[in-house]
Amino acid sequence: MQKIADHKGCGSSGGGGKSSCGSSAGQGDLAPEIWEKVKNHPCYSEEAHHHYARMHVAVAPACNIQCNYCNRKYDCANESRPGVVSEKLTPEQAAKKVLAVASTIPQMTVLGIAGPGDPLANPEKTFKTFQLISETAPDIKLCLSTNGLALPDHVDTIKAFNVDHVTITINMVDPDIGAEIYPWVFFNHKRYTGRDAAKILTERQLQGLEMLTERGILCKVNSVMIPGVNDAHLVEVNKAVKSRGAFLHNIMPLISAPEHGTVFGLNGQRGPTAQELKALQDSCEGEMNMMRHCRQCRADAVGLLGEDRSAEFTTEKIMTMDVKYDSETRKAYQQKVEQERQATVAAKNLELATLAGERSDIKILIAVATKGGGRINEHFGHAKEFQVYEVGTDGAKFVGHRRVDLYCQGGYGEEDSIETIIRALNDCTAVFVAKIGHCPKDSLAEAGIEPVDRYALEYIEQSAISYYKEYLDRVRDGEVTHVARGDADIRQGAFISA
Ligand code: CLF
Ligand code: SF4
Repeated sequence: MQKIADHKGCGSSGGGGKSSCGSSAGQGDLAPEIWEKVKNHPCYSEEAHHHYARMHVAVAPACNIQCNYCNRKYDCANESRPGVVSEKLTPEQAAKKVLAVASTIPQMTVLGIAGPGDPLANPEKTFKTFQLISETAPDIKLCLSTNGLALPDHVDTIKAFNVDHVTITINMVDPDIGAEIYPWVFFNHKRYTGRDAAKILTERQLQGLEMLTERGILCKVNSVMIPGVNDAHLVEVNKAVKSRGAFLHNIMPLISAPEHGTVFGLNGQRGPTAQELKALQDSCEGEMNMMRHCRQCRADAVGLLGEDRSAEFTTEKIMTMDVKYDSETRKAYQQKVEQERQATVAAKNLELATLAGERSDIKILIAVATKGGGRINEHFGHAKEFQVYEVGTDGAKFVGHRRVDLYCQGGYGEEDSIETIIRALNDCTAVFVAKIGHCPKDSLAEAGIEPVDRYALEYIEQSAISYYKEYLDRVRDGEVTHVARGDADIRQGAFISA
């Protein structure tokens, strides 16, 4: 049976202005107190997302607005991907689940509430959950994602519960554009439609953002890029949220297909291509930090961004688990993770130093198969996504990811899947893998994408810089001709599961 999933995750921040985070590494110019908040948060630090995990608990089913990219029949997706929330939880079940996950995945540092409706349209359940978790697992950061309509009413409670990461989904600051995205909002016991609805929503979102940042709460803004509706306008949104103290802006692609049953899916509204999304993110990056590693996760996601371990933690399984929450064990494990993270950074910096003095306008994209840890450690045939890095003489930067169909299904290559994988990686010059078979290797090479397995198990960024140096040499020697690659697909069918 096909199911449509529901949504979302995600975040906000307030505070600090320009800093490293969405896409860069290390403390950089961040104030120490901001760095403390972001360094182990997988959504607020790109570098952290290779090492630290988050989880969501689906305690908030109701919503107070309607978005044209959300289908309530299946529960919805504030900002995100329709996924399947397999079960909704009570706050007590949620608290037990958090302890179970924290005991099993000691690098799980963040608990987010992001749906499946809007957390602040379900304030009792949301805050009760936060209360229970802060009592039993005080080392876990609390995170919240909201559409912002009810936000001004809850800012003081958010502060009182020590929730220091809040995401607001802001898709417009112009009510005329908002009317094309939101058919209605329910506010002060009344349903508003059209421009009136969007006007109320944008005013409440921006007011809420200002109130959060005034209180030192780190805010992230998520925006869904809807070509022809708000794509050009998102530059204005970027300026508006930056001027109100948002810490990070996450522009995500609309995922829209008729089988999702959403208004946009049914009326044929397309999502952006990979290069359209990147161009918009690049154009906003001069204004503020951009998040590019968002996985548009489900409201019950568990694990590293990009992996889904939620099936290991169903309520039925949790009830039989022997949960031993031990903060000392978690701390010791996280210290090891931190050492590995520092080794990754040191290796990158060492390699980067060898590029000193090198000047070239050539930039290339490299796709990487990884299971996490900042290493090239996934087989091509087992990769459900590829991370994409842009490399130039200034170094390697994470610029996105591409979800793909598994090439290997039961150990056999699928001819169809290679075509979709090539379309997803079409703008990349090379793909780094731990291992790859002859058939896909040949297909990639024919498509002009070089399959590279010689960096198996090595660090990603260090290897990307090393490859880039060799690439420049090959171009100079006339061994290869550098050509601009084309565009690539962002997978639209990723939210359907069997
Ligand atoms: Fe969840 Fe969101 Fe917190 Fe992260 S998700 S509530 S900030 S802990 Fe992260 Fe998921 Fe993207 Fe959200 S990858 S959808 S940005
Ligand atoms: Fe769906 Fe509500 Fe989220 Fe919009 S805010 S995507 S309608 S759950």
